[in-house]
Amino acid sequence: MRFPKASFFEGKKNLFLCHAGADVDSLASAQAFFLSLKKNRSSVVGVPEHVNLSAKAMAENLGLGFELNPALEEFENVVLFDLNSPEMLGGFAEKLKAFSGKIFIIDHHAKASSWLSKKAVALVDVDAVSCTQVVYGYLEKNRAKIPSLAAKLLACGIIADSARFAVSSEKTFLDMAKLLKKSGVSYPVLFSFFEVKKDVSERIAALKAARRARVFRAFDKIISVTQVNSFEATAAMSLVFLGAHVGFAGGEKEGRILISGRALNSFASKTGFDLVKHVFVPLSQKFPGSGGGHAAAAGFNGQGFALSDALFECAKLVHGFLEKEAGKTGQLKEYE
Ligand SMILES: [Mn+2]
Repeated sequence: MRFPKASFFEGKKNLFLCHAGADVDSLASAQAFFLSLKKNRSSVVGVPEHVNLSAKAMAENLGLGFELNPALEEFENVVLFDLNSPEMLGGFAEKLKAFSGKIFIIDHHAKASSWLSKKAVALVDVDAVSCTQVVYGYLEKNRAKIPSLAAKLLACGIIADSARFAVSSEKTFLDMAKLLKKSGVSYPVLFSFFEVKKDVSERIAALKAARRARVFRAFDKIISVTQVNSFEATAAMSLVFLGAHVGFAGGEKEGRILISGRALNSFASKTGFDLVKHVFVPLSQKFPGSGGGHAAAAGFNGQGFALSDALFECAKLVHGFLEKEAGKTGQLKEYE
């Protein structure tokens, strides 16, 4: 079956479903599709588990409604936005597997093979920077009337997933120019829609983290570690913003220790450095606890050790990685 025309969805009971922990692109795609149908009163936008902070800000600023963990029984069709592998649905995947209606996918990720790809009819464009770009192309082709709120959302998805055009093609700019006009607002206003406002205590935590930071140099890379009482992730990220290639912020609450690590994306992708593999897994062999996450953003949870020792060990493990990478030994120099 080919992906149906937009008229197919008119007046039907459709669930427009995001991925679990929906981000701006996923939520914007589902909402824009919903808003661009003429007869959408029987349709619902759904999110498994939760939405992330940026998507939450966007939903609040633009007054978007969605249903968390919707029941599937009442729907004829489920259309998935911004995902094509069942893992991205979290615990919702099992529910969808049992769904007897039709499943459709609109996405920009490379196709993964699974029961979902066998069951669903997909519209995938891997050259699109965002799922909203795929949705926009589809709506245009189907001559749908795109309301200005939908245009705002489609533009937000492009801005978010292209990292403000760091990853983009000529087509991205062309689509953006058209959407900007349709949206009726200016470019800075668009990204204010999904800006996460930091509260005062988070700002103070980040600044205190900088004041308490220890600064190390290994070869031409900077590693920084710090201790905070809360907002570990924000603190680690702010060390990287300030100039560290890798930053760690640790905090202790009721005996539980959390260490958050962040690496400069370009450093991680260029060298193959991975916070989980090169720091938190070896750290767990010395300090009781375990770590997980991504190459450039990860965390470690543990207890029963001195936080300052573990933070210093994190710096040493990055140093060890850099020595291996350089193929020679070098100093780990601390700047007082
Ligand atoms: Mn996306």
